[in-house]
Amino acid sequence: MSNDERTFVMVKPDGVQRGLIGEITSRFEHRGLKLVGAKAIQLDRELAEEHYAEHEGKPFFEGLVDFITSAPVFAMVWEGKDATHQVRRMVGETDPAESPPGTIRGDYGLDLGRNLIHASDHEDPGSNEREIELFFDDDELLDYEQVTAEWQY
Ligand code: RTP
Ligand code: MG
Repeated sequence: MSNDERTFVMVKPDGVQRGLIGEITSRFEHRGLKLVGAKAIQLDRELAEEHYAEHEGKPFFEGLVDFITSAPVFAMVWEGKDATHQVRRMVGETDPAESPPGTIRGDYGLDLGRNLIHASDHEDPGSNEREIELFFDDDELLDYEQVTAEWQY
């Protein structure tokens, strides 16, 4: 478990439209994670289908691609100790109705199809690196010292 694990996070169209980019990103900042990449983009179907390829053929797949391409998203890369697992714990369960208060989905969502945020799956090893590569070029990612780190680790 390294202190510089990187994970991919995306505020979905509902989160952007509801003005929750700041609320969501500030949670990761306050937790002590380091932001190493960020951009607002609108996904085309090709990128959306590749990103959610594991769900191809499932009944919700087309609706999921429709939704995720329907408006801009805010894509980010966060770095820190055990980042992929820790971010997923902060995100909550897939269904916001099953996510405890204190999690992002549990605090801001009610509906499975409108769950505000995507984060790489710690139970799918390599998904973090695969997703970062899919959304970001190397020169869009930063490598810098965060002065608070010595107080955290
Ligand atoms: P995500 O990939 O978006 O971070 O969500 P997740 O890991 O928590 O959940 P996943 O199983 O990867 O599902 C991706 C998205 O598909 C929608 N979904 N709908 N039964 C259903 O109707 C159903 N199951 C999943 C959700 O919006 C979920 O975030
Ligand atoms: Mg997933």
